[in-house]
Amino acid sequence: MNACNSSEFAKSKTTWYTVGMIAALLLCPLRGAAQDESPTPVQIVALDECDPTTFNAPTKADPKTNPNPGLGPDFCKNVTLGAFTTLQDLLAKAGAGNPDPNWDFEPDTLRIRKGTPIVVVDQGGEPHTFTEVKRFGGGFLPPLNAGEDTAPECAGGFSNLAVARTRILQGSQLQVSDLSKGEHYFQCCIHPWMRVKVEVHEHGK
Ligand SMILES: [Cu+2]
Repeated sequence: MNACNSSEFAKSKTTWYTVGMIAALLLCPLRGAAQDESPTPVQIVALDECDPTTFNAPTKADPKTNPNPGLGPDFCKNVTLGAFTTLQDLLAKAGAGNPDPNWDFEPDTLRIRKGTPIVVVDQGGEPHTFTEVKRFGGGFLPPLNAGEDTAPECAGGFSNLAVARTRILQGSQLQVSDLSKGEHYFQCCIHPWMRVKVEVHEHGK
Protein backbone atom coordinates (compact mmCIF):
# COMPACT_ATOMS: atom_id res chain seq x y z
CA MET A 1 0.00 0.00 0.00
CA ASN A 2 2.67 2.39 1.06
CA ALA A 3 4.84 1.39 -1.86
CA CYS A 4 1.88 1.84 -4.18
CA ASN A 5 1.11 5.27 -2.74
CA SER A 6 4.72 6.22 -2.94
CA SER A 7 4.80 5.13 -6.57
CA GLU A 8 1.64 7.11 -7.33
CA PHE A 9 3.12 10.14 -5.62
CA ALA A 10 6.34 9.85 -7.58
CA LYS A 11 4.38 9.43 -10.81
CA SER A 12 2.28 12.45 -10.01
CA LYS A 13 5.38 14.43 -9.16
CA THR A 14 7.00 13.36 -12.42
CA THR A 15 3.90 14.35 -14.36
CA TRP A 16 3.82 17.81 -12.82
CA TYR A 17 7.55 18.16 -13.37
CA THR A 18 7.07 17.30 -17.04
CA VAL A 19 4.18 19.72 -17.37
CA GLY A 20 6.29 22.37 -15.72
CA MET A 21 9.21 21.76 -18.06
CA ILE A 22 6.99 21.92 -21.16
CA ALA A 23 5.41 25.14 -19.89
CA ALA A 24 8.87 26.60 -19.26
CA LEU A 25 10.03 25.61 -22.74
CA LEU A 26 6.96 27.20 -24.25
CA LEU A 27 7.25 30.37 -22.23
CA CYS A 28 11.01 30.90 -22.47
CA PRO A 29 11.12 31.56 -26.22
CA LEU A 30 8.25 34.01 -25.79
CA ARG A 31 10.12 35.86 -23.07
CA GLY A 32 13.18 35.86 -25.27
CA ALA A 33 11.19 37.26 -28.17
CA ALA A 34 9.69 39.94 -25.97
CA GLN A 35 13.13 41.03 -24.86
CA ASP A 36 14.30 41.24 -28.48
CA GLU A 37 11.43 43.49 -29.54
CA SER A 38 12.46 46.85 -30.95
CA PRO A 39 12.32 49.63 -28.41
CA THR A 40 9.44 52.06 -28.60
CA PRO A 41 10.39 55.06 -30.79
CA VAL A 42 10.70 58.43 -29.12
CA GLN A 43 9.05 61.42 -30.72
CA ILE A 44 10.29 64.87 -31.60
CA VAL A 45 7.85 67.44 -32.90
CA ALA A 46 8.58 70.23 -35.35
CA LEU A 47 6.52 73.33 -34.70
CA ASP A 48 5.98 76.67 -36.45
CA GLU A 49 3.35 79.35 -36.77
CA CYS A 50 3.57 80.31 -40.42
CA ASP A 51 0.97 82.76 -41.69
CA PRO A 52 -0.76 81.24 -44.74
CA THR A 53 -1.62 84.61 -46.33
CA THR A 54 1.91 86.01 -46.50
CA PHE A 55 3.72 82.67 -46.95
CA ASN A 56 1.49 81.55 -49.78
CA ALA A 57 1.57 84.82 -51.72
CA PRO A 58 2.89 84.50 -55.28
CA THR A 59 6.66 84.41 -55.57
CA LYS A 60 6.79 87.11 -58.23
CA ALA A 61 6.75 90.63 -56.79
CA ASP A 62 4.43 93.21 -58.26
CA PRO A 63 4.40 96.72 -56.75
CA LYS A 64 0.66 97.00 -57.23
CA THR A 65 -0.79 93.53 -56.73
CA ASN A 66 1.91 91.65 -54.81
CA PRO A 67 4.29 94.02 -53.02
CA ASN A 68 5.33 91.34 -50.52
CA PRO A 69 6.11 88.20 -52.52
CA GLY A 70 5.68 84.89 -50.76
CA LEU A 71 6.71 81.31 -51.30
CA GLY A 72 3.84 80.30 -53.54
CA PRO A 73 0.50 78.55 -53.09
CA ASP A 74 0.08 75.86 -50.44
CA PHE A 75 3.50 76.33 -48.89
CA CYS A 76 2.00 77.03 -45.48
CA LYS A 77 -0.96 75.12 -44.10
CA ASN A 78 -3.28 76.83 -41.69
CA VAL A 79 -2.58 74.92 -38.46
CA THR A 80 -2.25 77.53 -35.74
CA LEU A 81 -5.12 79.22 -33.99
CA GLY A 82 -4.57 82.76 -35.17
CA ALA A 83 -1.09 83.11 -33.67
CA PHE A 84 0.55 83.58 -37.03
CA THR A 85 3.95 85.01 -37.83
CA THR A 86 4.09 86.67 -41.22
CA LEU A 87 6.82 85.75 -43.66
CA GLN A 88 8.15 89.30 -43.44
CA ASP A 89 8.37 89.17 -39.64
CA LEU A 90 10.04 85.76 -39.74
CA LEU A 91 12.67 87.04 -42.16
CA ALA A 92 13.21 90.27 -40.22
CA LYS A 93 13.63 88.51 -36.87
CA ALA A 94 15.91 85.80 -38.25
CA GLY A 95 17.99 88.33 -40.17
CA ALA A 96 18.48 90.35 -36.97
CA GLY A 97 19.73 87.28 -35.12
CA ASN A 98 16.58 87.05 -33.05
CA PRO A 99 14.72 84.18 -34.72
CA ASP A 100 11.14 83.36 -33.88
CA PRO A 101 11.18 80.78 -31.06
CA ASN A 102 7.87 79.36 -32.25
CA TRP A 103 9.83 77.66 -35.04
CA ASP A 104 11.12 74.90 -32.86
CA PHE A 105 11.94 71.24 -32.40
CA GLU A 106 10.80 69.81 -29.09
CA PRO A 107 12.52 68.57 -27.05
CA ASP A 108 15.79 70.40 -27.62
CA THR A 109 17.85 67.62 -26.05
CA LEU A 110 17.09 63.94 -26.16
CA ARG A 111 18.81 61.07 -24.37
CA ILE A 112 18.11 57.64 -25.83
CA ARG A 113 19.42 54.11 -25.59
CA LYS A 114 21.26 52.81 -28.60
CA GLY A 115 18.76 51.19 -30.97
CA THR A 116 15.86 53.46 -30.06
CA PRO A 117 14.37 54.99 -33.22
CA ILE A 118 13.48 58.67 -33.30
CA VAL A 119 10.32 59.75 -35.07
CA VAL A 120 10.16 63.42 -36.04
CA VAL A 121 6.63 64.67 -36.69
CA ASP A 122 5.95 67.95 -38.46
CA GLN A 123 3.06 69.48 -36.55
CA GLY A 124 3.75 72.93 -37.96
CA GLY A 125 2.34 74.51 -41.07
CA GLU A 126 5.36 74.41 -43.34
CA PRO A 127 8.11 71.99 -44.37
CA HIS A 128 11.23 71.47 -42.29
CA THR A 129 14.27 69.25 -42.43
CA PHE A 130 15.77 67.12 -39.69
CA THR A 131 19.34 66.96 -40.88
CA GLU A 132 22.30 65.59 -38.99
CA VAL A 133 25.25 67.95 -38.95
CA LYS A 134 28.70 67.69 -37.48
CA ARG A 135 28.32 71.16 -36.00
CA PHE A 136 25.31 73.44 -35.87
CA GLY A 137 25.41 76.15 -38.52
CA GLY A 138 23.29 78.10 -40.93
CA GLY A 139 20.77 76.65 -43.31
CA PHE A 140 20.60 76.89 -47.10
CA LEU A 141 18.63 80.16 -47.13
CA PRO A 142 21.13 82.92 -46.23
CA PRO A 143 18.44 85.51 -45.24
CA LEU A 144 17.49 83.21 -42.35
CA ASN A 145 21.06 82.59 -41.18
CA ALA A 146 21.85 85.85 -39.39
CA GLY A 147 25.29 85.81 -40.95
CA GLU A 148 26.13 82.27 -39.87
CA ASP A 149 27.82 80.10 -42.50
CA THR A 150 25.73 77.35 -44.03
CA ALA A 151 26.42 73.99 -42.38
CA PRO A 152 28.12 71.85 -45.07
CA GLU A 153 25.42 69.16 -44.68
CA CYS A 154 22.74 71.73 -45.64
CA ALA A 155 24.56 73.10 -48.67
CA GLY A 156 22.67 72.93 -51.93
CA GLY A 157 19.23 72.81 -50.32
CA PHE A 158 16.76 70.38 -51.76
CA SER A 159 18.82 69.97 -54.92
CA ASN A 160 21.17 68.05 -52.61
CA LEU A 161 19.61 64.59 -52.34
CA ALA A 162 21.01 64.10 -48.85
CA VAL A 163 19.15 67.21 -47.68
CA ALA A 164 15.97 66.37 -49.60
CA ARG A 165 15.88 62.98 -47.86
CA THR A 166 15.66 64.70 -44.50
CA ARG A 167 12.72 66.87 -45.49
CA ILE A 168 9.51 66.57 -43.49
CA LEU A 169 6.32 67.91 -44.98
CA GLN A 170 3.39 69.14 -42.93
CA GLY A 171 1.66 66.31 -41.11
CA SER A 172 4.27 63.77 -42.11
CA GLN A 173 7.07 62.14 -40.19
CA LEU A 174 10.62 61.00 -40.59
CA GLN A 175 12.27 58.14 -38.72
CA VAL A 176 15.91 58.14 -37.73
CA SER A 177 17.37 54.80 -36.64
CA ASP A 178 20.69 53.19 -35.86
CA LEU A 179 22.41 56.19 -34.37
CA SER A 180 25.82 55.33 -32.99
CA LYS A 181 26.74 55.85 -29.36
CA GLY A 182 27.66 59.44 -28.59
CA GLU A 183 26.30 62.88 -29.37
CA HIS A 184 24.45 63.71 -32.56
CA TYR A 185 23.36 67.12 -33.76
CA PHE A 186 20.30 67.72 -35.90
CA GLN A 187 18.99 70.97 -37.30
CA CYS A 188 16.51 72.28 -39.81
CA CYS A 189 18.33 73.34 -42.96
CA ILE A 190 15.62 75.94 -43.66
CA HIS A 191 15.28 77.45 -40.16
CA PRO A 192 18.70 76.74 -38.67
CA TRP A 193 17.79 77.80 -35.13
CA MET A 194 15.63 74.67 -34.92
CA ARG A 195 18.19 72.39 -33.29
CA VAL A 196 18.24 69.13 -31.35
CA LYS A 197 21.06 67.38 -29.57
CA VAL A 198 20.64 63.61 -29.27
CA GLU A 199 22.75 61.70 -26.75
CA VAL A 200 22.90 57.98 -27.47
CA HIS A 201 24.05 55.71 -24.69
CA GLU A 202 24.65 51.97 -24.53
CA HIS A 203 21.83 49.57 -23.88
CA GLY A 204 21.33 48.89 -20.19
CA LYS A 205 23.20 51.91 -18.91
CU1 LIG B 1 12.36 74.37 -40.35
